[in-house]
Amino acid sequence: MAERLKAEKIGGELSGSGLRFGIVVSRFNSFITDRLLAAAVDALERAGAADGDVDVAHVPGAFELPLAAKKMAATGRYDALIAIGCVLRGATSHYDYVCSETARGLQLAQMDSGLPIIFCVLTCDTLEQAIDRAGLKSGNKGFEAGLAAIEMAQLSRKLRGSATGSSTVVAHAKTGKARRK
Ligand code: INI
Repeated sequence: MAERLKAEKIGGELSGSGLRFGIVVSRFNSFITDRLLAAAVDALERAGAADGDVDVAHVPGAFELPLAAKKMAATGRYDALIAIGCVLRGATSHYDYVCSETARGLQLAQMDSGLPIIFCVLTCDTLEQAIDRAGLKSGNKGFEAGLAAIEMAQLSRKLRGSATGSSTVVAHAKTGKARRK
């Protein structure tokens, strides 16, 4: 009988210590996005992200998230980004354009930059659905996004190191702590 193959499991730990995060958040429907933002920051803090290692940029609406995320990624300062928005269906087809271009733009920015960009954009038919996902019945998608950002940042570091075998250790500008680049 053939021996069973032992696959190596590569995963991202849920530790935010030593990592830098950028958040870009939309002001449109800020009643919802403020709550998503607070929960995302809470998740990062609880997982050990340090004060000063989380930057928050604000944009007018979800449609502006991709460009801001792309520019944040280009700074090279972050291990992962979180894009936060809330699009609510209205009477016209505007909703469909905003949703699809926001999702497409964020995925493009993520694939072009190679930096994880977590999609925390609620796309809801009603305000009630959004409220449920921003701290009520369905939890808080901002908190989930914070955890996803940490996991993807950790996984990316591991894959970067293992794929190229050429990761270098650099000192963090503020803390002097060693980190892999
Ligand atoms: N932006 C949102 O983030 N959510 C919405 O629900 C929304 N609606 O419904 O119009 C919205 N529109 C604005 C859009 O994102 C841009 O900011 C605007 O078109 C300027 O480019």
